[in-house]
Amino acid sequence: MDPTTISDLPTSVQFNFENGEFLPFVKLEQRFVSNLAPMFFDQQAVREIIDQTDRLVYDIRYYPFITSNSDMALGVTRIYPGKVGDEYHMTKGHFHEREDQPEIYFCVQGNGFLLMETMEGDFQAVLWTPGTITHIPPQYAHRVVNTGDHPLIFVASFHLSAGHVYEPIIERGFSQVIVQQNGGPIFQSNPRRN
Ligand code: S6P
Ligand code: ZN
Repeated sequence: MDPTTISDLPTSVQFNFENGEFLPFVKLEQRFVSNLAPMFFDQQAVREIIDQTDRLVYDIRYYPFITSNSDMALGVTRIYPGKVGDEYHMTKGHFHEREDQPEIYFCVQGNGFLLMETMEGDFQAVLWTPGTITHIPPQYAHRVVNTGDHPLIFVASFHLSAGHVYEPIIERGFSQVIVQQNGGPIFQSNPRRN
């Protein structure tokens, strides 16, 4: 990220609880269905959406609080409501490259689940409502799923040096997926693992 933000002085940004935006921010990333294509199990639904009008699934604003000897970062993610086939909108999900790097997620607005899973297969799902704060231990992949009708907004705090590894999620996904059935969310075994 922008190296001009290096500062050894205290730094603040101003967060807007209504829309999840904060100022100033250094980078904005947008992830569309096309960017997440391998993550959803219903590949026909993915193709139909991409062929018609690609759709924004979530965006992330970042601020890297880089000092001369630390690399804490802030990320605020907004997952818009929606589904791909029956599967709810969600983040890609990733492991941290460094095995000693945890993360803190703070659900500010919306409803859903935080999914976490180790390479050994320990799967954990936490119901998220506004105010839930979760510590994600090192070596747990993490993904957030928006099962509500409104944007799900969460704040993340992590070290930039943690790194991101997406390949195992692209190849296998998490062991459970969350789909809509009878108007509400249910967990199912990931069909991609069968
Ligand atoms: C970074 C942190 C978040 C995610 C963001 C998008 O460690 O966990 O800022 O990058 O929520 O998720 P993903 O899985 O697409 O990177
Ligand atoms: Zn992370």
